Amino acid sequence: AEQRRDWFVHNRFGLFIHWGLYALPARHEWVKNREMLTDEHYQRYFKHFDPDLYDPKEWARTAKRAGMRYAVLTTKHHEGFCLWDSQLTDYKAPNTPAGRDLLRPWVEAFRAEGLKIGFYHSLIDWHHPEFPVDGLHPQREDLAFREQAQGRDVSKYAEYLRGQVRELLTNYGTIDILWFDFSYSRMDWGWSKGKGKDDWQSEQLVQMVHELQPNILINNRTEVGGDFQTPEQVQPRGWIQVDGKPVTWEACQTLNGSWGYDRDNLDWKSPDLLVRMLVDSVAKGGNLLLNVGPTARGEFDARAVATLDAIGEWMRLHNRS
Ligand code: FUL
Repeated sequence: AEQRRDWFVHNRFGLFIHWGLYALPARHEWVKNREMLTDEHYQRYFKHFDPDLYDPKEWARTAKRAGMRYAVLTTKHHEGFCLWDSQLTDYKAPNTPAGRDLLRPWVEAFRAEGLKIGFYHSLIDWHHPEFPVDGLHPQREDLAFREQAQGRDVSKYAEYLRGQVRELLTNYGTIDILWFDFSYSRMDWGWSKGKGKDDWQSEQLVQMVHELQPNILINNRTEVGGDFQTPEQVQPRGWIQVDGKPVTWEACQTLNGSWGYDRDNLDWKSPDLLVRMLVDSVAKGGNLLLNVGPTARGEFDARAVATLDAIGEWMRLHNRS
């Protein structure tokens, strides 16, 4: 296991990308939950998703310039929308005005720049008809909807989840990281408490992942172990330890508090702060996965590019390899 993780610990700095339909409202990737949007309302984003400026080669070059050595993209976030051409749902990029699989060119572009490839994949799904209407579901306060949803069978969802992960790990070559999310056990999520690994059959899921991609690294959010810890929007006080032993970890951080594109948010971290976060992570034995939320048209916001370029400048000044 140690050897499998060598490249990861060596590479240290990665790009996280949160890209989905939530880029259109451009407020937050949890917009469907926060504003309790119905599927019907949300459909407008699906209908208008047209990333005419999408150029993953440009994204990959930007990441490379910043000194990043791996990248993790949201194949599906909590909203349930799939960037790839899944055979198991119609809720996917090829059926929007985008009209194609957006994942394949991304994988190819980042691989071509020599970056390792990671897939983020949401364990929860606010679109799937068999996913329980729990305390985080956008329709949690709609009593009629809840009533109707009572017969939902989460084991059917778990099967769908495995089927989709199988597609992702079969059709895109070697994948280096699988970044699962969400994890209810991180805090007390009201009436979602107790949900999680048994609902989506984490053991089986992880076993399948290892069969399909023996060298892949899996994060810890399946709640059945994992290759690295994932402190989120927080810098740990020291090297993270489990049972008194230092473990592999990766802090993930946003540029402005949101993971999805948040156009009017002015709370951008300075390049100086971000460099210090990177140094802080590395000094404590960890990695930093820094996020960009591309726009609905498929670009990195100019403010994100400026920030990444400033980090790259620091990298060049201090590069000793
Ligand atoms: C969280 C998610 O709920 C956020 O939207 C984001 O994806 C972050 C990295 O993980 O648990």
